[in-house]
Amino acid sequence: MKRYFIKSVAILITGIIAFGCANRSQKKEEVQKPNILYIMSDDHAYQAISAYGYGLNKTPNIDRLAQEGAIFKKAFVANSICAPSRATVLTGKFSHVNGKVDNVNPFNWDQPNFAKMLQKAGYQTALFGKIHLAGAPQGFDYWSVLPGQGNYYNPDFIVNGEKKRFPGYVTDITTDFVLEWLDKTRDKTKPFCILFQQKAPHRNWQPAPEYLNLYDDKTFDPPANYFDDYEGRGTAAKTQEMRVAEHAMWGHDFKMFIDPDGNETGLSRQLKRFDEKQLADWTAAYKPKNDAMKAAKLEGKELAIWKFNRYIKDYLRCIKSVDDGVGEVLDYLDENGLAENTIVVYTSDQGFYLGEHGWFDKRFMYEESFRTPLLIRYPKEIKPGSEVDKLIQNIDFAPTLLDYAGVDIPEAIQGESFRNIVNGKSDEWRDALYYTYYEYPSVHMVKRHYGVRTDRYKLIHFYYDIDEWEMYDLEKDPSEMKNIYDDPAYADVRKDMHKKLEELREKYGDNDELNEKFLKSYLEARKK
Ligand code: SGN
Ligand code: CA
Repeated sequence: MKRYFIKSVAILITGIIAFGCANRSQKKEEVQKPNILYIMSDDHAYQAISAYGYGLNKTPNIDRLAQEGAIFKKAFVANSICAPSRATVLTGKFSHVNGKVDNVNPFNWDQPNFAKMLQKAGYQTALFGKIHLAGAPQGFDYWSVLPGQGNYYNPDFIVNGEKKRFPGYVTDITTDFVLEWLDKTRDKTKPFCILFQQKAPHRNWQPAPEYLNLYDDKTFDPPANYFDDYEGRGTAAKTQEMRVAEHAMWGHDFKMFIDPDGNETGLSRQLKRFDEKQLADWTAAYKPKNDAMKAAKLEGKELAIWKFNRYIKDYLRCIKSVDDGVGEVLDYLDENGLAENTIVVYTSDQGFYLGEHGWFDKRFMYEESFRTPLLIRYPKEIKPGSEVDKLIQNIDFAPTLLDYAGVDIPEAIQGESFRNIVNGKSDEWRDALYYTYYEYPSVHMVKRHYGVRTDRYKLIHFYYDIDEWEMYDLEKDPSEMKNIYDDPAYADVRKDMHKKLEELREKYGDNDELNEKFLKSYLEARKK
């Protein structure tokens, strides 16, 4: 509360000052390159943004970007996992080209990235929050990042190379860093590019103190395929370890100090970073709910539905803080005359399963994790309420931002600028997307695969310890419940899809030898 009060007073004062200078600063902005505010959360499923229409939660601030700009209905990632996604966004290249194919193989910061290019073009650049790429970030005049995954409560940040602990809740702290930098640190004579990258709502979904009881009065129905038995799919869907009802843990994920069988879960150890007040609020919120659950002695489907509810509520609670932060930063832009000339992007490093197929986590080329939310506002060019249905991929982010900034897009970048798609000047676009995933064997046990997706079909090859093909008709089977690879009715489609896959592998320079190489270095790195 105090935080909000101080901020409101500060905003009021800056508002009054800004009002006085409005005429002068507006003139200057006319000639300036656009500012860029790139907001990316970690594991934020499009199903959990109200503008996408799934009715799970309300994200009024993120939704503003859809109302005042464009929402992308078919935005995808190149490799559905954290660090590789970030490397792809920075470089505009597929994982096998930028080298960061999984969370384990190293990322080489010395390679070109769009922040470095913007810096050269006169931008002031800053990076806040989760980056998950080891080593000092390059391309940023200012950075304050979480080491690795970071902590939700009282997190450490590495600020321009120096590690410090910050009391409070990570999402609020990251938002405050952005506001403070905008207000106090940035050079107001230069255009800025901020990467505002929230850790939330990454596992293990620890909500802010003020939201620990949000949604207590609600019961969520799980998705229709929550009790999926994986019949009609291949081995990979059957052997994953990411089922809410079986693989999520009593302490770590479901916030029980003692599990329903009376065993200590180890949660207390995890909450060691909490201060007394935080721990008291946490215990007061979860203990009565946990006691009630234990008293009900749930079993079977009822228990699985309880687990889904605990999972989804904590996940959505984390998103509430993310949305609040987006609101605060959008307000700042409004109050300081920056909204017109700032491109605001909201996205995630990939999608996430909210119980579809019974799952949490990501990794698969199936829709919920392959797709990612994408919303962009840029009043100068994008009509309010625009919808984009083209197959966009996160290899396109770097070239698009460079295009907006008036910087030449290097040949080596594999993505395309979609600036003229979103402003309606062009309709020409790719008809297929390429995808790769490498991190196996690993947590959640999603097998190595690659594939191609067109508007209607998807072909996937799972390899390494299996050799299986899957194909889906997304028009008839949007939830991907039935593999039609061997269905004779689809023989021609299958041939076409194989051809497209070969063409894309050729175009993007990918092949089985590279897969072998990355497998070897992965297994080597894991031994260390
Ligand atoms: C941690 C999580 C996993 C998650 C990976 C990768 N477990 O290991 O559930 O898949 O990160 O996530 S946790 O219990 O430690 O949270 S990623 O976003 O960094 O790729
Ligand atoms: Ca992630």
